Amino acid sequence: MLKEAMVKQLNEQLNLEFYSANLYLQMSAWCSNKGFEGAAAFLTEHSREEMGHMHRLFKYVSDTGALPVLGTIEAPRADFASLADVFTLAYEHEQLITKQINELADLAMSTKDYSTFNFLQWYVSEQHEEETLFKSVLDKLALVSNTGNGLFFVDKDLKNMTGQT
Ligand code: OFO
Repeated sequence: MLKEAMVKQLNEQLNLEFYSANLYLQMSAWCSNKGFEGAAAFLTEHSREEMGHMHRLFKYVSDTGALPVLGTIEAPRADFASLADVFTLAYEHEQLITKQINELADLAMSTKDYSTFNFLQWYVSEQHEEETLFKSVLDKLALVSNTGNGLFFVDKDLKNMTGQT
């Protein structure tokens, strides 16, 4: 049986994962609109992964006898200055998620909720992977510094990365 404070925080995280899914889907729409089809495919796939993160939390909350509660999901930003802007925002967003997951793990540990602490370990390693992934894209974008040819190759590279994560 989960404690009330834990259910509340897990539900907040669940809703945040929904927001992440919407954010990446919206980013993919911007990319596609600007002709970055590789980036669009990469972000669409990532949006699906975020829905997976949401469902994993939903199931855990439900399996433990508590009620998953879906709240209002804030609209994500729809306009971006550049491809680098998109990935900078995505990287910052992942850093925020890592912070939230760490706070959840802190709460689980301090309240001796070892089941939830164990459940959260999957998210801890997932966050490490996601931060590394988005940082690697940002590094490539920094190398080509917004030049047409360079962006074309980064976009192609993103297409190749899709389906591998
Ligand atoms: Fe991108 O890891 Fe969930 O939110």
